[in-house]
Amino acid sequence: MKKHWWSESVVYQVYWRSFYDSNGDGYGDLQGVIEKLDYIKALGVDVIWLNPFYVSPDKDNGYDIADYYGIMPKAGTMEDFLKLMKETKKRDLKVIMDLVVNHTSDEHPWFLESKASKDNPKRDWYIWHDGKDGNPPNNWRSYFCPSAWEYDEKTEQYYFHSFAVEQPDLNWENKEVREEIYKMMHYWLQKGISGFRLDAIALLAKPAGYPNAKNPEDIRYLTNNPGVHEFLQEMNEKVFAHYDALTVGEVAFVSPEEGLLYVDESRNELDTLFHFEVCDEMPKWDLKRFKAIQKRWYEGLWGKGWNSQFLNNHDHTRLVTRYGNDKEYRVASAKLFATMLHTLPGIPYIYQGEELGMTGVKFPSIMDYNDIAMINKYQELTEKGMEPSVALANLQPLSRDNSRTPMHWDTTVNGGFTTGKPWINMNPNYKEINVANELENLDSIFYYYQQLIAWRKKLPVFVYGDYKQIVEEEESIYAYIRTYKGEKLVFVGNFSEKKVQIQSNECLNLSYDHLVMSNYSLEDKPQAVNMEPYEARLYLMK
Ligand code: TEU
Repeated sequence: MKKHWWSESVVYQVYWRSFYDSNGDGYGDLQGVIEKLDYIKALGVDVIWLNPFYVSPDKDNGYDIADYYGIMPKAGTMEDFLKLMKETKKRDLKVIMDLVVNHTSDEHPWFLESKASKDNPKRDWYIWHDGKDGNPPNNWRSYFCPSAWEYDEKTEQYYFHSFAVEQPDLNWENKEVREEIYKMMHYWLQKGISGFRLDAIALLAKPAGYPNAKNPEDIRYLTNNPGVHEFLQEMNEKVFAHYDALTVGEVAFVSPEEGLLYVDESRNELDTLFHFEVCDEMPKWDLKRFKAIQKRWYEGLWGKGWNSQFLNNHDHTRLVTRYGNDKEYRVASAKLFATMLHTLPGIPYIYQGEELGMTGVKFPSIMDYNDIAMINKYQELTEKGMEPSVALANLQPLSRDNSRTPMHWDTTVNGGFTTGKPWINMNPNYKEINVANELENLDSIFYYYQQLIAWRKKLPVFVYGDYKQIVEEEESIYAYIRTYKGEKLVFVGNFSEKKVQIQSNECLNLSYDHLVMSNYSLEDKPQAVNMEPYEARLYLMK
C-alpha cells in the first residue's frame, strides 16, 4: 500500500460543543479547542477530527447544515477558525472537518427555494415524490423517524429524509448539486484543513424507483446503493485528487468486500472508512464475533486499502460502559481496549474523554436528554403504548448522549468545562474522573494511551505489520501477532472478569523480557499464561 502522511497517524475526535467552553455560554467552542491544543498534543496524536461547526439550527448537533460557508455562532467565528488553523500548524497537528453532504438542514436556503414551488429551479435539488393514495411514496423508515418521507402541504408532495424531518436529503443525481458541493469542499481545503470525515457518505445514491421494502424496519436499503461509487469517483477527481488530504467515509452496513470498493487505492474514491460491524451492529461485547470481524476485514482490505479502528464516537456509548466494565475494572478495561485499539491493523481513532476512561450516563428523565434520535424514538415507543419509564430505560443504554456529556478537566464546578450552565448535564462522576487527576497519576489511563501512541510512532510494525490471530480456541482471550521486516508485536488480552490460565502452548514462548506494556504491574514478572481480569499484554520483539 502507498505510504501517506496519515498512514502512521492517530486521530483524536473533538466533539467541540462538549470539549471546552472559553466564553461561559455553556457550549464548548473553537477558542476552547485552541486553549486545549497542548493537552491534545501531549497525548501524542497527529490529527484532530472536529465535528460539524457550520451554521446550523442545531436540531441534530450540527449535522443539519444551513450554510456550508459559515461558522455556527456557538462554535465561534471565522477568525477563531483561522486561528485554530494557525495554532494547530504551529504544533504540527492536522485538522480534518466533518462534512455532511447527504442532506442539509430544512432551513438551508437551497431547501427553502426547493420547497417554494414545484417549478422552482432548485426543486430538483432535493428528492420530491407524489404520495400513493394519500400515503407516503413508499414504506421506508428513516434512521430517526417512522417514515423517510415528509408531506409538504403547499406543493402537495413528499420530500425524502434519511435522518430527521429537519434533514432533507440532497438529490445527488442533480449535477448542479454536485458541482456546488465540490466548490464548497475546495473552499475548506484551501483554508488549510487536511481532509474530511464524510458523514453518511454511503447514502448518496438511492435505490432506483424507490420500491417498497419487504422489511421496512431493516433500513439497509438506505445504504450502499448502485451509483454511490460513481459519485465518489467524481468527487475524488474533482476535489480530493487536487490535495494531499485524508478522507474517511462513514460507511454503515457493508461487508469487507463492499467496503473495499470505497477504499481500494486503485479506485480513487476515499482513503479509509468507518465500518459499523462493531459500533452499530454489536450492542454488547462479544469477543468471538469481534475476532471474526477483525479477521474478515483484515483479509478483505489488507494490502489494498486502509481500515480504521474505533470503539466509540459521538454516536455510541462510551467503550468502558458498553464493552468494558465501568465499575471495579474501569481502569483495567479502559487500558485493555486501548492496547487493542492501537495494535490492530488500521488507523486508530480516540474519542475525547476515552483517554480518561470516561463513562456513560443515566439521566433520570427524558427531559435531560438532547439526542434527537433518542427523543424521536421515545416518542414513537410511548405513542405505541409503551410505559414512559420502560421506554426511557430501554433507550438509555445506547443513547448518543452517553458520549456527548462534557469533558472533565478538573474537580471544580462542571468539571472545569464551563463557568456557565452546560448545554447538557455533566456526568456526575467528574470529581473522580478528570484530566487533572489523570495527569497527576503516572499510572493513569491518559499516560497509558500516551505510551501506546509513542510505541506506535517508534515501530513500523504497528502500522505495516501483517496480522495473525492465535490461541483462537480460548473463549475469553484475544491474541494476535503482527510482523513486519523482522519486527514482531504480540497482543494478548483477557476480556473477562475472571483470572484465566491460557491452555494453548502458543503463548508459552512469550518471554517476560519482551513484555513492554501491561495494565498490571510488571514487577512480579508475570508468566505469559496467567492472565488477570481484563489484563492486557503487549510484547515486542526485534
Ligand atoms: O451518523 C449516521 C449513521 O448512519 C449511524 O450509523 C449512526 O451510527 C447512528 O446515529 C447511531 O445511532 C451520522 C452522524 O455521525 C450522526 O451524528 C448524525 O446524526 C447522522 O449522521 C446524520 O447526519
